[in-house]
Amino acid sequence: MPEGRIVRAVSGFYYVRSSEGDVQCRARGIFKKKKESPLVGDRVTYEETDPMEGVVTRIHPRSTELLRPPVANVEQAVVVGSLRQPGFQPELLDRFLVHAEREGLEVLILLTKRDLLEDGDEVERIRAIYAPAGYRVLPTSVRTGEGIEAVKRALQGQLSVFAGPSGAGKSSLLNAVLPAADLQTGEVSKKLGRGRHTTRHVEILDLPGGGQVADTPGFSQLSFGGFEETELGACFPELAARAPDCRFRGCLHRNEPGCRVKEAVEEGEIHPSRYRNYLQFLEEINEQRRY
Ligand SMILES: Nc1nc2c(ncn2[C@@H]2O[C@H](COP(=O)(O)OP(=O)(O)OP(=O)(O)O)[C@@H](O)[C@H]2O)c(=O)[nH]1
Ligand SMILES: [Mg+2]
Ligand SMILES: [Zn+2]
Repeated sequence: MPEGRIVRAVSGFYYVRSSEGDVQCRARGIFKKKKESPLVGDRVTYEETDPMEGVVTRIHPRSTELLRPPVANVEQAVVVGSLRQPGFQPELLDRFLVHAEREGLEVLILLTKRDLLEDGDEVERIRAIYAPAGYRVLPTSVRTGEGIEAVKRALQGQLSVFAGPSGAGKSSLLNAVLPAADLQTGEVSKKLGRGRHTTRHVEILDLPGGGQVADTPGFSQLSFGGFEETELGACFPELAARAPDCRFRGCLHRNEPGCRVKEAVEEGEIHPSRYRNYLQFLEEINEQRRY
C-alpha cells in the first residue's frame, strides 16, 4: 500500500503528499477508538479508494511530537517572536522552549519586525537571555529583508516548524522565504495589540533546495500537563549543564544547599528571567499534581 507524509489536516481530512499530488484521506475508524489521531507531519500508509482519495490505515512511529502546535516528526523548532506589535513575550517563549527541549528538537529563535526598532539594544538584551542557554537568536524583517537569507539556510534539509504567538509574523516570514507559498497574513489589532489568528491550520511547505517547513496557527497559552517536576530542569539547557555539580542528586534548584544553578544565577551566568520562569513552571507543575 502507498505511503506518504500528511502535509495538511482540515476538518477531518488528511492530505497525504504522494508523487501524484496530495491525496485527500479520511482516517480509519480504529484510530478514534484507540484515541489516536493522525498529526500533520506523520508518515502514514494509506489505501487509495478513488483517484486522489483514500483512507489512512497506519500511522508510522513518530520521532517527535508536539501538541501545540500539533505536528509530528519535526527536527527543528523555529520559535518566532515579534520585537514590536505585539511586543516580545519571554515567558511564552520559555514555555515553548521547554516543550521543544523535551522532544529533543533543535531550536532557532527568530525575532521579527526588526524594522520597528530604532536601534539594536533590545535584540542584544534578548540575546543576553538566550545565549547562555546555547540558543541562536536571529533578528529579521520582511520589510528590509534582514535575516531572510539566514533563515533560508537554517531551514535547509530538515523538517522545521514555525511556532509562536498570533501576529508574530510567521506566515509573513515564510512568504519571504518562499513567495510561491502565498500564505494569508493578517494585521495585528491596534486596540488589543494582538494577532487575529489568521492561520487556522498546520501546513507543511516544500522548500526548493530540499527541506520542509510547517506554518502553524499562533498560540497564547502553553501548559505543562503530564510533566514531572524532576524533568523540568533538563528542559533548560543552561540549568541542565550545571545540575551534575549540585550537591544533591535530583536537586530542583529551588532552595537546596550547595545548588550550583542558584550560584550561577547569582554570578550572572544564568539569566534571572530564565530562572524566574523555571521556578514558576515548577510551581505550576506542582499545583497540577495537587488536583
Ligand atoms: N513592520 C513589520 N511588520 C511585519 C513584519 N512581519 C510581519 N509583519 C506584519 O505583522 C502582521 C502579522 O503577520 P502574520 O504573518 O499574519 O503573523 P502570524 O504569526 O502568521 O499570525 P497567525 O497566523 O495569526 O498566527 C501583518 O500585518 C504583517 O504585515 C516585519 O518584518 N515588519
Ligand atoms: Mg500565520
Ligand atoms: Zn541545584
